[in-house]
Amino acid sequence: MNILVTGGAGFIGANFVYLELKEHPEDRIVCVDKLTYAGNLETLKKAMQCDNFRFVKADICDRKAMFDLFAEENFDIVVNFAAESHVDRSIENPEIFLQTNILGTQVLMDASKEYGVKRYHQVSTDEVYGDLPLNRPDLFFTETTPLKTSSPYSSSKAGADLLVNAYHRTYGLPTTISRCSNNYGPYQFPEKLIPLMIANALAEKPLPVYGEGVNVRDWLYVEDHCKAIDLIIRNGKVGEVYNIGGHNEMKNIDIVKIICKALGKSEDLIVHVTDRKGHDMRYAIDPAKIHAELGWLPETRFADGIQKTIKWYLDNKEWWERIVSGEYQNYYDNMYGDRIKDVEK
Ligand code: NAD
Ligand code: TDX
Repeated sequence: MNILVTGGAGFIGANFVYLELKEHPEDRIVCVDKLTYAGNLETLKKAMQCDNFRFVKADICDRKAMFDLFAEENFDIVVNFAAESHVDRSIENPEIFLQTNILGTQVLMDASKEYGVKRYHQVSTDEVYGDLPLNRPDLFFTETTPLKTSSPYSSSKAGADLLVNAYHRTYGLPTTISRCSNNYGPYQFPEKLIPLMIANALAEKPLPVYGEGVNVRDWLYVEDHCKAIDLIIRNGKVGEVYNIGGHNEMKNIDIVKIICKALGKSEDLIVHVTDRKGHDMRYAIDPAKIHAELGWLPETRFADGIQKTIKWYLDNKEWWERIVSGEYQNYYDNMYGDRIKDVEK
């Protein structure tokens, strides 16, 4: 099979490329990535050595480039990871989120329709369901929970999901959607909670926890997410949505304390900073459907996954130190300078 993976130079897409190359060496993987600030070709260095892997630098919003590529490659499956993915950036500048996440999805589905792709898979997020209250631990997101978004990011992902369902119903495009909880693991860009805290703790820099740090996220090791997508694209039912999550809810502050402990750093580095606007309180996925229909279960326990992740960041310092020392530093100063100053007032 010939599989298009968009956004494969990013965190989850790259982990998916490596899983596919390992588990399905008979398939061919073509990766399209625009190489935004979040895309890193360095991450795909080993994949580039495989004969059944091709990298194409292109924007999924570029209709001509996508149609030309689909005409040339005759894809069987499309897996769309490409997106602007950081909530804080979407609050500062929503436009690019609407462009890439919604219009880019439309271009890919138009090309999939035109060239008879057998499966179009949309990688979505649990954030499309909004949030749950902290005092109702009995509540979980199921596939039928109404979409109710909080940030421009989650709204753009929900918009794309609605469009995917429309393409299935109106044009008969064979689609599936997966909605996963928070991922962690190798190659995650250090703007996200876990790698940011690891990088800052190692540099003995302040650890900026938004608000009280009591917000809850449901963490899943990235490889488990990739395995779920692999099952869905091969065995999942067309037209369906699958939630993916590991029943591993944790408060942000507890994650940061675990990282301090693992690195032998003082919790005095923790600084409570101005909260994120519209900050979702709790995400919690009910993964019963994917378990019952496809037999998926998470394999990595958080206690092991976080140690593996910390070890990866220690062993691959050159990968993230280059990011932290470059253009990303401007982002960091813009995003956190005022937040930290606000709480010092
Ligand atoms: P990421 O930001 O690390 O990677 C995104 C990749 O997409 C980058 O390589 C970037 O260069 C590429 N890209 C961005 N715009 C593009 C465009 N217009 N054309 C082509 N490529 C483009 O993101 P991630 O964390 O790996 O997330 C991947 C997908 O999974 C996203 O769709 C995201 O919404 C979803 N998701 C992420 C999480 C999570 O915890 N990170 C959880 C659930 C779902
Ligand atoms: O410096 C920080 N301090 C802090 O307290 C950062 C970066 C985050 N946080 C908090 C905000 C959230 O409650 O930690 C939590 C996790 O934040 P992020 O890593 O930004 O992830 P989140 O907003 O939960 O969204 C993630 O999960 C769903 C991904 O970024 C999305 O792409 C995915 O769809």
